[in-house]
Amino acid sequence: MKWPQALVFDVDGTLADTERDGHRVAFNRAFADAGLDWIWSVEVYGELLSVTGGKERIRYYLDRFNTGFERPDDLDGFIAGLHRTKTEHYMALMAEGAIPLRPGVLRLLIEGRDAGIRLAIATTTTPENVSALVRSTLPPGAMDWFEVVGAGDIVPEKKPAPDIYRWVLDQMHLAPDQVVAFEDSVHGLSAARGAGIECVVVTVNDYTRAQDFAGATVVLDTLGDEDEPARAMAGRPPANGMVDLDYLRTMELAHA
Ligand code: XBP
Ligand code: MG
Repeated sequence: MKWPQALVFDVDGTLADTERDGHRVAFNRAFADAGLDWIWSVEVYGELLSVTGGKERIRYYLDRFNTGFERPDDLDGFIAGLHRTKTEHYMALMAEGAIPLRPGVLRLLIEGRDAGIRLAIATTTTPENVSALVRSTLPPGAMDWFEVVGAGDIVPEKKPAPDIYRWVLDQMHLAPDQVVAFEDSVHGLSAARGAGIECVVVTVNDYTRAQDFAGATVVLDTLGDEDEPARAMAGRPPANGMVDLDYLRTMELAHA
C-alpha cells in the first residue's frame, strides 16, 4: 500500500510563523479596540502559548497574569467578543501579506498534490484564519487542495488532545498509520502522537525550538528548499536537504 496516503499539516508555526507577528498582534489590537490596557509582549505571549486556542488563551491570561481584572458577569460572552475582533484583525493582517509561508511548504504541497497524495489540515486556530492565510500565501483556489480542514472549535478538546487528528482521520476514512503529520510545537506533536500518527517536527522560533520533541519521527529546522537545506536536530535529515515524498517513504521503512 502506498505510504503516506495523506499529509496532515498543522497551520500556526508549521505552514507559517504566525504567532508572534500575527496572532499576538491581532490579540493586542482587539484589546485596544475594547478599551483594555492589556498588552501581550513577545515574552508574555511565549508563556501564554502553553495554552492552545485563542479564547482559552485569554481566559488563561486572566487566571494567571491579570487576576486583578474585574470580570464581567458574562465572561464567556466577553471573551468570545474579544476573540471575534481578534479574528478580524488577524484576517486583515493576513490580507496585507504580513506572514509568508515557511521554506519548503509550497514545494511539498505541490509535490504531494501532483502525486495524488491527499492533503489535510489539523489546527486549533479558527477556520477563517486558515482561509485567510491560505488566500494570502497560496495560489487562488488553494483551499480546495485540502480535502479536510479540521480547525478550531469543531472538536471539544484542542491540542495537545488528539481529538482534531482523530476527527481528520475519521473524515478521510484513514487509519493513523496511513498518514504523516507536520507540527512545530510540543502540543501539536502530542496531539498527533496521541492519535497514533507519525510526526515530522519543524521547529520554528524561540517559542518552540527548545521544547522536548521526544516521540517525533524527526526534528528539523524547516522542510528545506533548494537554496535552504533542512537541518536535523534529531533523527535523520533528508539527503537532498528537502522533505519530499521519497524521504517520507523512508520514514515508513524505519517504523516497519
Ligand atoms: C495554534 C494556536 C492557536 C492560535 C490562535 O496552535 O494555539 O490558538 O495561537 O488561534 P497549533 P485562535 O499550531 O498547535 O494548532 O485565536 O483562532 O484560536
Ligand atoms: Mg503549531
